[in-house]
Amino acid sequence: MMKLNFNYFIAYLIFLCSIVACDEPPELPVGPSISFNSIAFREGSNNRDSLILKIDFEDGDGDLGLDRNETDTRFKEFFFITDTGERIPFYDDRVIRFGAPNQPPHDFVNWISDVDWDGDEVVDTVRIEFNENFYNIFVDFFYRSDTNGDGDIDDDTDYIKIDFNEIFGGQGGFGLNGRFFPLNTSDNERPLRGTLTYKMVNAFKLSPIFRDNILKIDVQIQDRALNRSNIIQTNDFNLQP
Ligand SMILES: [Ca+2]
Ligand SMILES: [Ca+2]
Ligand SMILES: [Ca+2]
Ligand SMILES: [Ca+2]
Repeated sequence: MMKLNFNYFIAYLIFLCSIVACDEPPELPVGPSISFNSIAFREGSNNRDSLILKIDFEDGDGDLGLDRNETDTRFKEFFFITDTGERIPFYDDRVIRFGAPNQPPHDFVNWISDVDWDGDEVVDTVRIEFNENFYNIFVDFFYRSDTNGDGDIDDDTDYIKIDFNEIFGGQGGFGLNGRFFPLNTSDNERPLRGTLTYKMVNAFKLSPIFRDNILKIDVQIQDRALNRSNIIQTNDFNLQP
């Protein structure tokens, strides 16, 4: 119940390949920049289908990636909300409890339940807020549809963003944003350039729904200084093997 996000519905893994540390003097900007490489849907056995996104990246100081055991509180999955509206990384007795006035209804986005935060051996429901910086790769899915009503789907605007929360039952917290691990294996800052492979396993959950659609993804990454890259778009693709 500690987990806020429900990515297990569409579990993902991220793999990494071909990182190149640049030998030339660093002339790249310190913020990351990315470009589209490829996107492919693969039908697997045991319903383990996957969607494999590759993007090329570069970053002038190489501060890309979040560790599995990240201790920096900037990258915590969520913050607690206090009675004065402050966002704090660790629980204390100022944190709003369920039942307080003027709070959102109970859901998995604004509240965390079934954990004994104050140590009295009774589980608590307390107010939280998801931290978007928990992720460092952000993806939005779109499907092609005749949004301007001219009878075809050949226009730049003929895409509709897919709302995973609606598809998966109206609760918030679904999505395919993810995190990749630190890419710079040296102790020193250095420019990095390479290809990131983001493998979304069990994307089969989407294929029954969108099997007949043309899809596209918007992608953005973020470095440890919270610099966001440009947003890129994939080619159109479908979920047919
Ligand atoms: Ca950087
Ligand atoms: Ca308690
Ligand atoms: Ca159209
Ligand atoms: Ca048209």
